Amino acid sequence: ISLEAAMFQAVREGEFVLYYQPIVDAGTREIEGFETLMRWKHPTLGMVPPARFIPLAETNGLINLLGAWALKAACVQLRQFEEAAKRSLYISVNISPRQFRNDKFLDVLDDAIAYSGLSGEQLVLEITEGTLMIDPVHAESILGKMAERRARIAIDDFGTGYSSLAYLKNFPISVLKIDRAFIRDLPGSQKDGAICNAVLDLAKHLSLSVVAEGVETEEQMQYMRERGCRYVQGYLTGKPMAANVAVAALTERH
Ligand code: G
Ligand code: G
Ligand code: MN
Ligand code: NA
Repeated sequence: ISLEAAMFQAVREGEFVLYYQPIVDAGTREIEGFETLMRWKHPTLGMVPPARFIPLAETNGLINLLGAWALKAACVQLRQFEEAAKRSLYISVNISPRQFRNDKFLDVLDDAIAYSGLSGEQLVLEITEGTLMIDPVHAESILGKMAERRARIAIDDFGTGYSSLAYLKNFPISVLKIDRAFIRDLPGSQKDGAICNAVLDLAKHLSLSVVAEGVETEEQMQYMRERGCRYVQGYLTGKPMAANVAVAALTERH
């Protein structure tokens, strides 16, 4: 049986699970939220990484079903995280191009918010520049409707896509996630330093918050913090982890 056929079966069998990676305040090191990352626990293949099944799901359309499940499950899970932490947190969920363009997407979003009882601003939707650029007119309309629900929009992998900065002017964006390609060679790389500085400056003047992705060392974290980057995400402050491990991480801090 093909991987594709196995995927449809896996949805029915409940083999897909969500992992959660902390998004941390670079100053206080407190967990502010989590990015949701999907995993497939295949009974014989073991953990199938998303790089193998997300593109397939994007092609065969299963991403709409998987994505709807992930969004709702993540919102429900956040309530448990908040109970453990005894404070408000947020959840950041990746939205693929096909999900973003699906005409049921806003219904899926409304259902996840209503069912979980979260308030809209606790939900961050991660979209790439590519997703926005497929059809900017459609994107502007959908983003407006997301903003009506007070969900926040993050540009994922910022700086790596083919896009125009004009969308930052016209679309209701709240967060820029600097791609880990620009963080990896810090603090040594002058070019990456210049790019990060430019993004932070742009974000400051547009009142956007910035998350540095792929932070693996103390030096990288310090470099970004000193230049005004408020949030970091990466192996230094937490790998993607199962929900019960995330609960433990939240409780051990208090
Ligand atoms: O941990 P990592 O290998 O987990 O994830 C690889 C890529 O898979 C991420 O860059 C992300 O784009 C994609 N991905 C992971 N989880 C999801 C998900 O729930 N939905 C979508 N659309 N993409 C995801
Ligand atoms: O494309 P997106 O940003 O959604 O995907 C995040 C990806 O980055 C996931 O595959 C996740 O496992 C991975 N990741 C998260 N933190 C780190 C890190 O510190 N180093 C590296 N190399 N990858 C990371
Ligand atoms: Mn992401
Ligand atoms: Na990213």
